[in-house]
Amino acid sequence: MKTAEVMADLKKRFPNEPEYHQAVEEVLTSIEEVYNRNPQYEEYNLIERLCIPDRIFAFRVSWLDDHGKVRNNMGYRIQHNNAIGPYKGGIRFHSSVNLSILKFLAFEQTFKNSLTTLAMGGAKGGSDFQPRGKSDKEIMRFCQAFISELWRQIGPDTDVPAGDIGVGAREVGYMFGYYKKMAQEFTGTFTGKGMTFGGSLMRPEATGYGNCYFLECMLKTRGEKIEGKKVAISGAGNVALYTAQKIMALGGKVVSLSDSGGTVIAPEGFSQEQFDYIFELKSYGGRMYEVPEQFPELKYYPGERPWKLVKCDIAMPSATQNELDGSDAEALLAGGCFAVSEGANMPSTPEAVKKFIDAKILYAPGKAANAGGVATSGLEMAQNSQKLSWTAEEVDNKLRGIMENIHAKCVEYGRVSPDFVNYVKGANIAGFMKVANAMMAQGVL
Ligand code: NDP
Ligand code: 2IT
Repeated sequence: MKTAEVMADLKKRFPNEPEYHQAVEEVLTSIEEVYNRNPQYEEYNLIERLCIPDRIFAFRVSWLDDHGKVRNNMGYRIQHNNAIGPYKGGIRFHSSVNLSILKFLAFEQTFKNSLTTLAMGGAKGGSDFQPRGKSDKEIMRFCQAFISELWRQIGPDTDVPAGDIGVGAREVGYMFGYYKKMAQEFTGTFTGKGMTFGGSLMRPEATGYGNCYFLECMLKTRGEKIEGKKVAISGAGNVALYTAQKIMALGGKVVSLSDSGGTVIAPEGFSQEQFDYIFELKSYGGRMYEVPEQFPELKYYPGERPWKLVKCDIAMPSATQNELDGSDAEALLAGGCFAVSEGANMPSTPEAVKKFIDAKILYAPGKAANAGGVATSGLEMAQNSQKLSWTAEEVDNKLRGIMENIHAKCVEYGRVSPDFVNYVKGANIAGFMKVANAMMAQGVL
């Protein structure tokens, strides 16, 4: 079967899963040449086996809210592929969570994890539980109910979850605690843990910092650097805030931050004081609309995304999937944006990606640019296995080395002409080759 036929077949068998189709289509388009050169892949129906998750767990999560009312959510874990290591990937709690979104994330994670060079397969999980507005005790009860179903399916050498949207250190702590109680073991079954019980220094910062290191590598290919550049960032969560922190430390100007309510713009860049305030506000669940109450000079745009609101040299979408569409891409290009490095997973729509690639700007897809988060999770797993903790400097140096290596791989497989690297192609082929070869070596499973 040719890759286009595999795609058509997947759409027929798994209808109503647009995000999953989108993620698979992008990879299959990129790897077509490699696939056609390797007839053994077709003989062993490798592509289909790589696109369909190994297994999916779906379960009801019933929990008690603070008023004694019983609430029901859906919980899921997608174990996508473990050809190169135990299943590994985050857990997302957000009202939008459904099978299509988790299948796209687990699929992407498989290639991303392969790029890190560490031994990690791909997985993702989550729930349509919306943590916003819930009390700390409700969050704890929900996490415990979620793990009471999932604990049998995960383990340090089986499947290692971590955070994602709506899941940070607090939620990981509650889930790890309940896992430890049920499994009666203390192992590194979660990453992103608190520092006193096996967490790694630099894991909170890793996705955002890693994206900045990747961006530095891309800019270097054009003799550019972050210093003095205007950088538009979306989101105001873990990834966005640590990205902004690093951009500012490197002399860049962060001109936007946003949440699902709207965007705050600083056309000449947030001051340190303004950024510190936003960081603090977001750490206790504050909203972006509150920012102008403290800093009236900053303008809030309700319901808007950053891309059409402000001119920038660089865009780093770091909120959620499909948050930057074709018309946003046009506005960015018209405003002189020459680099896009994705902190979120699949934030740009296929139309936007096409515009960036046609314009030959520096465009890094999430599976390469945001791989520093899961890579540092891999480093946390290594420390847990050794029963040792490394210093922040040690972890940061390893993170930087991994991002440089991912960049080099993207260039190796993605150079399409002397003056242009297609990072989408590079990341997809490099990620795919390793997993495909491991699957071939292990037989039909
Ligand atoms: P957080 O929950 O910490 O922050 C998410 C941010 O994005 C919030 O500001 C949130 O706003 C905003 N957001 C979420 N959903 C939407 C939406 N539908 N529309 C508009 N804004 C939205 O999550 P993370 O920072 O961890 O994750 C951000 C992205 O980065 C995701 O795509 C995630 O998959 C990806 N990622 C995360 C990694 C990690 O280590 N955490 C690693 C690699 C990728 P609000 O508060 O209003 O909901
Ligand atoms: O999308 C991602 O790479 C993550 N949410 C991090 C996953 C992890 O296992 O650290």
